Amino acid sequence: MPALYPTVVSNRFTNEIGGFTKSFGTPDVVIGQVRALSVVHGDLKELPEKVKSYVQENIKLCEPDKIHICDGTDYENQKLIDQMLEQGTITALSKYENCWLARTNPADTARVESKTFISTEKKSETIPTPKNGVKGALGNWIAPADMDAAIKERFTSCMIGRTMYVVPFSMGPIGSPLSKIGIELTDSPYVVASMRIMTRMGAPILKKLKDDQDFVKCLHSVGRPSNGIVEYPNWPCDPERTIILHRPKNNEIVSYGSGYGGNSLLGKKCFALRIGSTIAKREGWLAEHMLILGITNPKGQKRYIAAAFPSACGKTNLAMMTPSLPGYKIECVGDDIAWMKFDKNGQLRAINPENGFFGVAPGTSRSSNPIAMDTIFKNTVFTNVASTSDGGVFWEGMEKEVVDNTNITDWKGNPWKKGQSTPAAHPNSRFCTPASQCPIIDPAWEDAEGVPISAILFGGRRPTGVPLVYEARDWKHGVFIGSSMRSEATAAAEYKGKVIMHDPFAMRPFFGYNFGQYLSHWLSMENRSDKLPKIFHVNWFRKDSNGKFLWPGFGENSRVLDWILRRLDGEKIAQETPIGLIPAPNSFNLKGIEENVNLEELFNIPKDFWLNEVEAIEKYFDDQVGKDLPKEIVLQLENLKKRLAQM
Ligand code: OXD
Ligand code: MN
Repeated sequence: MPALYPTVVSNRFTNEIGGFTKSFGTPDVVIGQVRALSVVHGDLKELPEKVKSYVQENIKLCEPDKIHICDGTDYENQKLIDQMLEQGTITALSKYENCWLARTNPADTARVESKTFISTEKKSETIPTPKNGVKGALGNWIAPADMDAAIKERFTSCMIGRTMYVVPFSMGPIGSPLSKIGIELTDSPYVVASMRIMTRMGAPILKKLKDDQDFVKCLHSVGRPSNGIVEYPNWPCDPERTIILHRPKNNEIVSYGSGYGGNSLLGKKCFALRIGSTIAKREGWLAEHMLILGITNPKGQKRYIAAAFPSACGKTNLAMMTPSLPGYKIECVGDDIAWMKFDKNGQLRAINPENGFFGVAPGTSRSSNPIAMDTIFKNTVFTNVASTSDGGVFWEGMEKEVVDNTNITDWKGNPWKKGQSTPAAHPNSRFCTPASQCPIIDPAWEDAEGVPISAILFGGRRPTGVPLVYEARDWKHGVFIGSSMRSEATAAAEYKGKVIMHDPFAMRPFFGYNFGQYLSHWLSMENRSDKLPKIFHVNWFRKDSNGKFLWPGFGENSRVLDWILRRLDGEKIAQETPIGLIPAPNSFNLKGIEENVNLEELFNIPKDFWLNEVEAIEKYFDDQVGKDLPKEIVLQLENLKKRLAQM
């Protein structure tokens, strides 16, 4: 790896923070030879004490050749870009301003839930005990000693010949009482460039951090295959030994072997959700897989809504929606994660801890999400999308947006023709783009105290049985609805096919602790406020018997939000059903809609379907949650059963 840039002091680590010399530890190098460690950017002496010892500890373990303390400047970013161009990690997209395309090793394209672990003393702190003979599906536990061994086995000397970047970052606006600081140590310049987009990163964070202040420790390496063969030198990784580890007790994350998305941008899923949910439990708030949007109605009244949908189910589209209903305006606070806390007046307030969007590219187009399309064509890193011969990008959904006769190269770098059986872009290909570029970014998106949340939505991809929208009777019922969420699997993780999976609160891959205790935590929020947000469930994805979507979705979803806002205003436009409240006859606004919409079918609640649903939920709770399931949730399930029986 070439030196990054020569301007800065180059001195031996031993001179910097004193104490040790290092020797080569691998058989292919001379044992006993002292290696020089150069600090190619920044000054180790100036690091806050706790950061310094964290860096020191991991230099010892990983043995990088160089240290680069990131300042987050444009200059630094440009140098990283130049280096990645030279190494073939990215190519330039000449059609746009400051946009880049990374193609990964095809074995490293998504989050790896099966290789993601939480480490606690007792297994039951991490996951509920599944029924005998049943495989747990609410996260993976690893014993502390096994976590230590896994780290030692993988990280020892893993950065020889590489630069260790020290990436200081804030999740949430710098200085907000709701924000938290992390330090990621990584050997991937791609991760550094992406963290600069996805978080507030660089020198201002180090300035804020006091010597004795704690931070979330994030250690990352793309790894080295143990046979020494790096198949894709432009994208080193070690898929066979990939592992993502979390130790909530120490606010510690360790990730090895993958350079992709949530596996490597450790502020996102690992910190903001898994470690975040454990901190939130301790401190009495909520860290959730939710978008946050602001919506203004035709009377000029503005409210904020948070919504939890599983990965790749349209959070970005909803957060940036162009409403079809006249007079409505949507503004975006965040598209993936919400940190929410009741303030002293009992108002739930939310911040988006992120600074950018790491959105799924396929399906994003001028017709589905024009706002995203107006956001992403500058200062963006695209990963695993297809490219065009005029220096642009392409993915499924952009068919109408490429100039005829442009040649397309697929995500693997092969020529691609329309109609080909393999996709042009990987289904989990992404854009990584600054949130501040979004034309409808909410004016309050960086407010330190967060935005006030009036409603919480749960939803998923449900082709049958689940109505377009229904309202929870009260908080407990709402928590039950969140706990029983199910959705079709998507390409965001390693699942194949369209199976309907349980995905409570859209958090199944992201719980940092036992789901039963998570439910109790949610239930306990009821005591924190007398103005709790109302809870709803939405489903844009119901299909008719011919497999055609019953609802046009996208901008038309403003009609659902219109009904929700009117409910928040106390309008009597709801009718009881066994599963919750749905729009009363003639209360749902279809004025001006172009499509033929069969409202009856959209809101139909088939008894047989729901009896099966209840059975599936009950089995899931029995199999997976057992004695950790709070009594209130058992009661909610019993009540639902009773109401369905009387249907
Ligand atoms: C994401 C995901 O990247 O949920 O946001 O997979
Ligand atoms: Mn997500």
